[in-house]
Amino acid sequence: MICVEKSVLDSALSIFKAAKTVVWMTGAGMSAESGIPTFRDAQSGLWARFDPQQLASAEGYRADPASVWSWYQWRRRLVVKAKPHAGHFALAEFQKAFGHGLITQNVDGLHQLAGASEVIELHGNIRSSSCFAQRHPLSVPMPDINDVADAELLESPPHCPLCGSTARPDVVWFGESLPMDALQHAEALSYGCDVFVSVGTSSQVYPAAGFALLAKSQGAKIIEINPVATPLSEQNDCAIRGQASEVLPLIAKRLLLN
Ligand code: BJW
Repeated sequence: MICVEKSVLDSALSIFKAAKTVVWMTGAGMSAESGIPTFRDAQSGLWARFDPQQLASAEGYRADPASVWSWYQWRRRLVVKAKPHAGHFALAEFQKAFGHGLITQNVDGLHQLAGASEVIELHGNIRSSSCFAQRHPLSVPMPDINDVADAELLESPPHCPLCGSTARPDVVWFGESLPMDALQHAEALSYGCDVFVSVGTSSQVYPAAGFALLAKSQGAKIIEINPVATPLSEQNDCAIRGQASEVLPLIAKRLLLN
């Protein structure tokens, strides 16, 4: 349970009400309360001794494809069980009611499950796979919903029927380029918005972390929703220190009813 100070919420609401174009960007903290650990916390069991930055890289995959694949399979088991929370539904409502833009760094598809459309996925989606060597699309079904999310399970990646290379998730790893259409769309939205809202991201990974700065450089106001401060915080016009599942419905209650 959080207690957002009334003055902080009022300040955010007056920023929203004065804005024509609002863009939201979410990170792993958005999905934490749906049962998906944040990127830097996705380290249970066997994975506690691995560095997530190494696992999420082509270099890490080349060194140990089975471990990387198994880490993603464990996370895919969590994703298949996860349901959107009240914060995801609030964002989908803002989109429908006011045409707000929605950019996400998350790869779990929870915004879409909550009814959001036109979600800009900067870092791909964990539900689909392709082969490592040629990026041939591969059909690797998501784990069964009844599978236990066993963080100790080691599995070998399946092979590509076309080239024999092994499977990887269709996500963007460190050192890889973001999908050009998503990148350009996110840049355009950030450049042209009046308000940029950053939710549940540590604001450490670029180019995503640069979008708030781009928006700020063009005169946009920055609102941050995160229980803790981040490198973005010194740019904030308003910081709401709380959890996404509680803060977003509070904002929705005030914005959608007025
Ligand atoms: C809550 C909460 C609750 C908790 N409610 N909040 C410029 C400067 C320096 C470096 C670079 C630069 N430009 C590019 C780079 C290199 C690199 C980079 O940024 N490195 C940094 C580590 C410095 N970037 C790249 O390599 C990118 N590619 C690129 O730039 O290509 C061009 C290029 C190529 C080669 C050389 C140079 C340039 C690609 C980045 C891809 C990121 N991919 C990942 C993995 C995706 C797949 C997967 O999930 O496994 O994306 S990494 C990981 O980080 C994941 C996330 O989307 C991303 C961001 O993490 P996020 O969402 O912020 O999560 P956390 O865990 O860090 O934070 C959670 C937050 O939530 C916390 O703040 C909590 O407090 C909060 N929270 N509960 C609200 N209930």
